[in-house]
Amino acid sequence: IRHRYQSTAATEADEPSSSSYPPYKKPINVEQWETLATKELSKSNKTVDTLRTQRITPEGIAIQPVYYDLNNNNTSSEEPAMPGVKPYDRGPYATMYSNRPWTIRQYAGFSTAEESNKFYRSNVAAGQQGLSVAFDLPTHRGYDSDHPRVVGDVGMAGVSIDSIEDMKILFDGIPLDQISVSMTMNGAVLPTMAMYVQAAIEQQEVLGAESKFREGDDESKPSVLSSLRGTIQNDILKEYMVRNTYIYPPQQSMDRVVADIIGYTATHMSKFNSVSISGYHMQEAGADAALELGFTIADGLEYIRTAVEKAGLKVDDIAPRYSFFFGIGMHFYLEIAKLRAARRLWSTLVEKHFHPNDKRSLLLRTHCQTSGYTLTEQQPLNNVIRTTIEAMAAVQGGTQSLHTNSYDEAIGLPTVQTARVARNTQLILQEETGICAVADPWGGSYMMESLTDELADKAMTIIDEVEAAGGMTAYINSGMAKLRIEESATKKQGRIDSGQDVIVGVNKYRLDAKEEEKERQAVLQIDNSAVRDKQINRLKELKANRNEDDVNRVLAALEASAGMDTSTSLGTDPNNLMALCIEAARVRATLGEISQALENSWGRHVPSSSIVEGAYGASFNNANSSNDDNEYDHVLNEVKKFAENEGRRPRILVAKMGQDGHDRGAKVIASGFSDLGFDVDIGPLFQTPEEVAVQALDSDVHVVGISSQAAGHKTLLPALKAELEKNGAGDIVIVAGGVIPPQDYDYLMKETKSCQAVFGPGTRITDAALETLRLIEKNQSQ
Ligand code: MLC
Ligand code: 5AD
Repeated sequence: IRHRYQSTAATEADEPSSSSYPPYKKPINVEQWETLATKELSKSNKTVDTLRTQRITPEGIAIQPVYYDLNNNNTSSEEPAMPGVKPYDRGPYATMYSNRPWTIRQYAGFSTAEESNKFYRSNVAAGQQGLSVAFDLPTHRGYDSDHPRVVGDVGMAGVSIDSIEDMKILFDGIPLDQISVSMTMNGAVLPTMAMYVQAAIEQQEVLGAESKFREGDDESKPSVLSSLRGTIQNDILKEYMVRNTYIYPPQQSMDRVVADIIGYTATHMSKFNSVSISGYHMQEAGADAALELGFTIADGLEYIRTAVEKAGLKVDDIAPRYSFFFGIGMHFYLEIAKLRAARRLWSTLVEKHFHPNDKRSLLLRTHCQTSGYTLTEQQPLNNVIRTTIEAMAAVQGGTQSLHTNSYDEAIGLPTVQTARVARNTQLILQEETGICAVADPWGGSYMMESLTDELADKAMTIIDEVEAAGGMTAYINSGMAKLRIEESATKKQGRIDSGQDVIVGVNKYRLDAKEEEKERQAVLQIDNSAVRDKQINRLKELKANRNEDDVNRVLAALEASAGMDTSTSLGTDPNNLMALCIEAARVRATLGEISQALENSWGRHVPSSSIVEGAYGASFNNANSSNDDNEYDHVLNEVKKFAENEGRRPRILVAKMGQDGHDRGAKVIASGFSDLGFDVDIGPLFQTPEEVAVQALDSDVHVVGISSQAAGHKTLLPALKAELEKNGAGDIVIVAGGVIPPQDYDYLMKETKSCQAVFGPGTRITDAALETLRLIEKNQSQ
C-alpha cells in the first residue's frame, strides 16, 4: 500500500500551525483511537491536535503520534516496489545484506605512511573489510610538507603524502587489486589519484611473473588499472560550500579536474567509483536532512551534466560509477527515510534528465558515516551508544559501506582502542544481530513510507530551487548554498544553547567537573615536528635521485594542458590531466610540484566570508520560557554596559589558522557573538599566525578567537601569541575553541600562555561570550 503524503503540517520549522494539519482519510478505528488518546491526554492538559503538531523537525516535518493508511479507500494505492526494482526506495540490490553485507570501511590516516600502513594492516586483520584513506591537510591543499604555510598541519589530521614513494609505503603489503580503497581527496585529487595508480602498477611489477600488465601492454591479460576497485571522493562542489579543501577556482575544477578523472576512469578503470557525491559534510556543517539530501542530489545532477554536456561522455559510461556519501545523525526514523528518499530521487531524476539505457545508471549506491557533530567531549562512553544508533539507521536505510566514529571523536583522532570499539560496533551488527537477514525491514511501514515521501518532497523543492538558479555551480556562486547551511547550523546551536534540543551529559544530566574529569580519555598524540622532519628528508632524497629533465618535461606538459580551453576528458586524450599526472608520478614529481603546475595556469580560489545575523537570537526567542532564557538578555546587557563604559563595543576577530577548513564552529561563534552585541570580524581561511596578527592589529580588536578542528593548536597558538607580543599587542586576549583535548589546556594556558581560555565542545555561546567579556576587562585593568 502506498501512503502518499498529502501536505505538510508546517513548512517553517519554527512556526507550527495546527490549522494546516493534513486532512487524513481515517481508517475505521481512528475515531476509537482518538477517543482513547484524548482520555490519556486529559490529565496532562494536552489534546490529540497538540501531539500532531508539536514535534516539528528542523526540516518542517510534523512527526505524528501514530501513522495509519492514508489511502484506505485504496483507489490510488500501489505496492512499494521491491528492493532492486525502480525507484529503488527499498535498496539498490534485490538481496541486499542477505547475500553480501555492507562493507565495514573505517576512515583512517595519521602521521607518516609507515604508521598508517601499520594501522591499516592490523585493522584488516581484525575484521575491517575495505580501506579508506584520510590525508593530512597539506596534502589536501596541494602543498609538500616543506612548504612554509603548513608547519602546524603535517601528519596531524591524516597521513602525509608528498610523492609516489610515500604512497607505495602506505599500501605496502596491501594487494590493491583485491581490497577496495576509498581515498577522500578533492583538492589535490589529480596527483593523489595518479600516485595511487602508479603505486599499484609498481606493486604489480614487483610481484613479477604473475603480474598484471599496464593498459595496452598485453591485450590478453587484464591490466592493473582495470583490476583496481575503490572510490575517489573527487566531489569539489561541496568543498566550496562546506569542507573547504579546494585549491583551484570552481570552473577549472569542474571542467578539467573532475571531468578528466571521470573520463579517465570510465575508459581505464571500470571498477573504480569516480566520484563520491557527499552530503556528509553538509550535515556536519549544520544542514538539516532535507538540505543535505537536496543539495547532494543536485550536486550529482551537475556532475552528470559536466561529464555529458561539457566533456561529451555518455551517461551509461559514467553514471554507473557515480557513488554517494551521506552523514547519519540522531533522528533515527528520518535518517532511514533519507536514504530511501535519496535512491528514489536519484533514479527518477537521472531517468528524466539523461535517459540512460543501462539500469545501473539509476542506482544510488552509498557510503555512510555516523555523525561526528553529535558526539560529545563530556562522558565519552555515551558516544558508543549514539554511534550504534546511527549505525543502525544507516544499515536499516540500506547503505553499501559504513564508517562508525570512535567515541573520542570530540577530542582527537581515534586510538587503537577506540578504533576497535568503533569497528566492533559494525561487526556486532553484522554477526550478532539478525539485521542482515532482511532487505529494507521498514518497507510498508505507514510511518516510514510517509516520512520517505515527505522528505523526498522537501528535498525536491530544494532541488527545483537549485535547478531554477541554473544548477549547483551557479547556486554555489550565488552564495545561497553556504548561507542556507550556515543559517541551519546557527539555528541548531540556538536550540541546543536554549535547551530545546537535549544532549545528554552536555545541556542536561551533566556531571560535575570532578566526575567529568574522571571520565577523561587518553588521546592519540602526534609529534608534528618529527613527522615533518621525516617527510622533508624523504623529499630531499627523492629529489636527489630523480631525473630532473623528465620531471620538468612532464610538469611543462601538465601546465600546457591546463592552459588549453578545450575539454581533454576522454580517457584516450593524450592531454587528459589524469594520464599526464600518472606520468608525473612515475618520474617522481611531488604532489606540491604537480599542484603548482596546475596553479600556474588556473590560480588559487579565494573564498569570501559572511556572517549570518539574527538566527541565533531568534532561536532563543522561540525557546520555552522554563529554561533560563534571560541568560541571553543578561549577556546582551553586560555587553551593552561594556560598550557604554568603553565607548565602543567589544570587538572580536574570529580566525582560523593553518590548512584547517572546518568552519562551522567559527561561523556559528561569529553569528552568536554578533547577535549578542559584539563587533565581529571574521578572518579568511588558511591564515598563518603572522597574517592573523596583522588583521587583529589593523582592526584594533580586543580579542582574537581561534577555532581549531585539525590539531594544529599546539604549534599555531604559541606562534600567534609570540607574533602579537612582537608587535606590542600582548594585551589582546586570545581565546580558543574546537577539537582541543583537555590534556592540552595546561600547555596552552599555563606553560606557553598562548591563550587565556579554551572553550571545548559543548560550551554554550552565551557562556563563552560572558567569559570573553570578563577576560577583556581583566586585561584592561592590568
Ligand atoms: C553488493 N554487491 C552485490 C550485493 N551487494 N552483489 C550481489 N548481491 C548483493 N546483495 C556487489 C556490488 O555490485 C559490487 O560489485 C560489490 O558487491 C561491492 O559492493 P558495493 O555495494 O559496491 O560496496 P563497496 O565496494 O564497499 O562500495 C561502496 C560504495 C563505494 C559504492 C559506496 O563508493 C565506497 O566504498 N565508498 C566509500 C567512500 C568512503 O569511504 N568515504 C570516506 C569519506 S570520509 P561491483 O562489481 O558492481 O562493483 C570523509 C571525512 C572527511 O569524507 O571529511 O575527511
Ligand atoms: N582518522 C579517522 N577518522 C577521521 N575523521 C577525520 N579525520 C580522520 C582520521 N584521520 C573522521 C571524524 C570526522 C570525520 C570528518 O571523519 O569522524 O568527524
